[in-house]
Amino acid sequence: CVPCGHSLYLSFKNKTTIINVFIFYSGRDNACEKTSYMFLRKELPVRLANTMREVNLLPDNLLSQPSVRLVQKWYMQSFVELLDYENRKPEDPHALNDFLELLIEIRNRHNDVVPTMAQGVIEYKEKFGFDPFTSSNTQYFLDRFYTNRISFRMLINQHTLLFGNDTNPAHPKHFGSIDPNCNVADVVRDAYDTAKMLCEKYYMAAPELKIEEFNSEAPGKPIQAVYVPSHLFHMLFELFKNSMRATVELHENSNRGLPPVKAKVTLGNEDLSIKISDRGGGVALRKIDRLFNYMYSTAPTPTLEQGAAGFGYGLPISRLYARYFQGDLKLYSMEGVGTAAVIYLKALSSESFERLPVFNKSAWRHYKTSPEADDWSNPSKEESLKEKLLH
Ligand code: W6P
Repeated sequence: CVPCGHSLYLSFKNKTTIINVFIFYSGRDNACEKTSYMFLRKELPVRLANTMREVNLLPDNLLSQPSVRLVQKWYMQSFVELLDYENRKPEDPHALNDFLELLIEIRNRHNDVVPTMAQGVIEYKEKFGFDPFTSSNTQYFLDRFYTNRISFRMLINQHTLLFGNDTNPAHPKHFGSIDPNCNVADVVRDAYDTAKMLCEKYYMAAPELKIEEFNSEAPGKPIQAVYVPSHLFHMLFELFKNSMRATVELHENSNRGLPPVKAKVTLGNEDLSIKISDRGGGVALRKIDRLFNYMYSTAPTPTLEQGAAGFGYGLPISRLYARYFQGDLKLYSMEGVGTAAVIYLKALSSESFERLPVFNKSAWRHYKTSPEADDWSNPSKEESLKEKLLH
């Protein structure tokens, strides 16, 4: 297929184009819309094609699950529909509007990709059980697949917000979904308030929030970022739900009240960091990786907690949001006491370009090489040193 051949080239070459599309499309100017149209009609099919090639590398047992097939069908359909615009000139009186409507249609078609893929993983687990090889393949694949999806929706949203009728009158200073002066503490409070309502509904109680700011660049001034507030909200909401659940469940029957959840927002030269810490009893180091594991954390039957606060796909996807603009999300837990989660963002918008999966030989190898023998000792699999010395 044509777009595949250009995909890597485009993903690299268009880094600046993408940032320009994000940042400098200030108005609903027709010239801008044409440029965006010319960019997207190529870039969107390329990103779809890259993902579809990678889906095909999944283990057959996973690929053949009905839910995975359904998702594959959505991708093909959107790909074909986008290719219709390959030769339609932006001057064609209907091209721009038809394209805009198509983008909205595609966005809706792909709304349920995350739960549907999760269903596919459940179907696989029911038939074949949990094995480390498929788990690590799935982890690698879904991280790349969902990053691609985040980027795809980001591009669609920018175009429809800037050139469609759904411009948000509540935020006249936003560029599409980007707030060039995003007040981080405001989003922290907003995410806390939303999580608090949910927590009170399920537990009849919720911990307080204590928030601190350290602006080392401009002491005393509020910390701002060029960022997508909805992404930041998504991550913080997820962290607050986890912290609140741990706090309430540990202290429910104590008469000393709930220890607050603390938020600390800091700005340095390079990093803008947000720490959310709780006194919810913590998680053993051995279990931390599981919180980010897709295959491990998909329960066959969605539990009540999964809706409320559970360790579903919320954490791994939140980490992808952070990484998408060159940041990260890490958990630091001290078992018996509590957990701190830190979101790292780039302080400078010039550093927050997209982090995209590339499809190359090294990616291909990830799917095709079988697990090798562990190169560290494993006491459960071999005689212990003590036994060896005794014999
Ligand atoms: C916990 C477990 C967890 C995960 C993510 C964020 C905060 C917390 N707290 O106990």
